[in-house]
Amino acid sequence: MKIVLLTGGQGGLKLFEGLRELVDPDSISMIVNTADNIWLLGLYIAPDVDSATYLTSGILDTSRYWGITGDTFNAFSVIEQLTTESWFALGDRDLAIHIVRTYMIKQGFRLTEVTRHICRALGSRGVVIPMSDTHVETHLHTDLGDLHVQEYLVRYAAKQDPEKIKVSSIEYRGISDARATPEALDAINSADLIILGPSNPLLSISPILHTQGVRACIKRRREEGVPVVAVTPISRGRAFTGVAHVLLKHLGFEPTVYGVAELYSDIISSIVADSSEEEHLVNKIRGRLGVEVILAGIAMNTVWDKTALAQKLLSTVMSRRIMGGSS
Ligand code: FO1
Repeated sequence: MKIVLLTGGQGGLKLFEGLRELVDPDSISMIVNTADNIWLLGLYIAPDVDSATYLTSGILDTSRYWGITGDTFNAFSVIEQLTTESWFALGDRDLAIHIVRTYMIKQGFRLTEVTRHICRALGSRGVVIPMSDTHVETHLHTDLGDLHVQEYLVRYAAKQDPEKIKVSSIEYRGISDARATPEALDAINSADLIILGPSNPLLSISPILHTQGVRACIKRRREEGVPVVAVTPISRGRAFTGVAHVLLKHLGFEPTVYGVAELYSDIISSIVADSSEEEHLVNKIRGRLGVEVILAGIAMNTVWDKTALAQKLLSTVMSRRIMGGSS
C-alpha cells in the first residue's frame, strides 16, 4: 500500500513514526511544506524538509523535532559573536547540510533533487518530497509589522507565547508561481491513501494545498475513491504543541477540530478527531460538512501512542473500503 502524507514539522512527523511501525517506510511519501524556508546569512534553510530528512535517516533530535541529535553549536557561537542574525540556531552538522544544499541550489539543482541527494547520502528510509521547487515564504501581518514565519515563531517567540503577537492576515508569498513538482504529483497519483497530517493547518498544510496542482490532484483522487483523511492537531480547542489554535482564532476560523475540517472539507473524506472531543463538534462535522469522523487518541507522546493512532487510521479506512464505501 502506498501512502502520501502531507506534513510540516512535529505533528505530521510523529504520525510518520507511527505509520512506519506498520508499513514499509519506503512506501510512505511525505510531501513537505517549504513555505517556512528562509534565506539567512547566505544559506538556504528548509526547516520542515530537514526535519523530515533527519527523521527518515534516524538522526532527528526528537526532543524538539528539529536539528540533528547530539549536534554541537561551535560555529553558531562564532556567528553569535559576529552578527545580529543569530536568532536562528544552526548546529555544526546541520550547518554542513545547509552549505551543501545552498551550493547545489546555486549550481542549478532543484530543491527536490538536492533533498533526494541528501536523503540517499544519509540512508533515509521513507520518501521526502518538497511541495515545490519554487521559493515560497509565509508572511504574517502582525501588530509588530510584516514577519516571515520564522521571525514570528522563533525571533519573536510566538512558539513560547502565541497570544502575545496579534496576527491580522497571512500571505503565502510567491505561491501563485509555485507549481507542484512532478514527483509530488506522481506520489499523489499513485497513492492508495492520502493523509493530511496533524501539522499546523495554516502554516504547514495550507501552503501545500495552495501549491498549483496539489488540491485539484487530491480532489480527483478522492473522486476516484481514494481515501483522503485529515488528522486534526487540535483537541478540545487547543493544539498539542505550537500556535495552530491561536492562529485559527486570530484569522477568523473556528479554533476547533470543526475549523480544521472546514478548511479541508472540499478534499477530505474523513477526519480523525480526538476520542475526548465534544460530541456537538463531531455531529457538526458529520452534519454540516458531510465529512466522516474517526475517533482516536491523537496525543502522540510515545511510540506506542503514535503507532496506535496510525493503526486506528489504517484499520478504519481499510475496513470501510472493504465494506464498499469510498472511505
Ligand atoms: N526553532 C526554534 O525555536 N529555534 C531555533 O533556533 C531553530 C533553529 C532551527 C534550525 C534549523 C531548522 O531546520 C529548524 C530550526 N528551528 C528552530 C525549528 C523551526 O523554526 C520550526 O519549528 C519549523 O519551521 C516549524 O515547522
